[in-house]
Amino acid sequence: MIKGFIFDLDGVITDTAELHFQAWKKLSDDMGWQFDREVNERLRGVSRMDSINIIREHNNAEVSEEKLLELATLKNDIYVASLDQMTPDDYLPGAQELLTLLRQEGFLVALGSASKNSNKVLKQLGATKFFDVIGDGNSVSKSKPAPDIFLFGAEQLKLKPEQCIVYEDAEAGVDAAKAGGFYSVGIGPEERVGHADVRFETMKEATLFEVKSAFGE
Ligand code: B16
Ligand code: MG
Repeated sequence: MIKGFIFDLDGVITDTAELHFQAWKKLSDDMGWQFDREVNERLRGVSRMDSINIIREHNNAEVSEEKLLELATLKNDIYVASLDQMTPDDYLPGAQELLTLLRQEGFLVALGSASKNSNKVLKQLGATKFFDVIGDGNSVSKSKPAPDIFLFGAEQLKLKPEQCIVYEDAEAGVDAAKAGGFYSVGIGPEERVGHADVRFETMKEATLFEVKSAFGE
């Protein structure tokens, strides 16, 4: 019996990917590094430090750990400043409706995001009220594809993984949900999230009705 839902943030509730892209692009331009949308795709759902390492490796750049941390902080400052533009109009289509319905129907709801800026994003959207538990990049040390962030959410909700559905848009996120024994809903193309238990192209199609039917509820 499904009692809870755990949502990834970027790519599921809202699309912060564009703002992350702009911030990484600014940092890369300043460093004289190559960075484009193809490389940005590889950062989906990946933690900040893993992201900067992907960009560094792509550029064959030698950078000390200390400098790398400094650059990641610079990027984060740019990104956080850009979040001020975000408003309640910036939900991905269908996300706000689904969260509202889950509240009305009495489901327990957690966030399971890699982002250390989740609280600010939820605040900008006016979405904090939809969540019983906020699991973010500060909640666990092992990032996706490790299941830790979703296990944290389920534990806080006092539910077992098999009582929860995880919504994810990243390959590593679906891997994490499966590794933890959760039901998984993939949002996006077959080549990225085709390994989820059920997949929808966008959040608009991933309604409570469709998802409950898919899991025989
Ligand atoms: P921050 P998600 C992820 O969010 C983003 O998809 C990824 O691009 C970003 O690097 C990561 O959060 C960390 O974000 O720098 O704000 O801590 O999809 O897990 O909600
Ligand atoms: Mg995501």
